[in-house]
Amino acid sequence: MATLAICPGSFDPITYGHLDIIERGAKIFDHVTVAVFHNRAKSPLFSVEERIEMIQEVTSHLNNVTVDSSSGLLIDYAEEKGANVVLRGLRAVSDFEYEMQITAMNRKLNDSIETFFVMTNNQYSFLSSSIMKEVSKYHGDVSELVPPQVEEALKGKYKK
Ligand code: COD
Repeated sequence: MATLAICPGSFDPITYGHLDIIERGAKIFDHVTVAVFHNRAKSPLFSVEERIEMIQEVTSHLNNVTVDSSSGLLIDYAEEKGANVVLRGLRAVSDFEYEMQITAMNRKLNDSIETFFVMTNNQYSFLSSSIMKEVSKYHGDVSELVPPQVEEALKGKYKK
């Protein structure tokens, strides 16, 4: 059976940490759909369309990865797409509680879709979109944290 993994997130914007998880998932699963979702705890800097375009650009070297968005429940989306797996990244122990809550709730809603966790590369274990945006807002160097297209887009948002 072909495996379809949904890699959900806010991706506001995509960082090298996200990309690391997507690349690792693309080696394991037949197909990975990166899906931009709304996280009710976050106010996005980039529109859904801008986020999708950036993800498409930086994953264009991966021929089994596509990008999509949804405004509904993650588990409904995964079921509708016929996905077997939800792919998430783990940076540190601090991610665990949040991820465990989401996974337990999703499992309660649909027990046939497994959540699969991938440990990030050590060099990105400290990296989050929020901290990176803060650095960028004050014109700090984020070139080692995000792909060049994303760095340009951030400069556009945080013009001096
Ligand atoms: N290294 C490795 N992984 C990373 C890194 C990094 N540096 N940074 C982020 N990640 C991982 C995250 O752990 C996550 O797995 C993925 O990349 C995406 O991260 P974010 O921060 O962009 O995404 P989140 O955590 O905001 O996504 C939350 C969802 C949007 C998935 C969630 O809110 C959701 O499912 N929303 C839809 C509505 C729903 O179904 N809600 C009920 C859930 S119980």
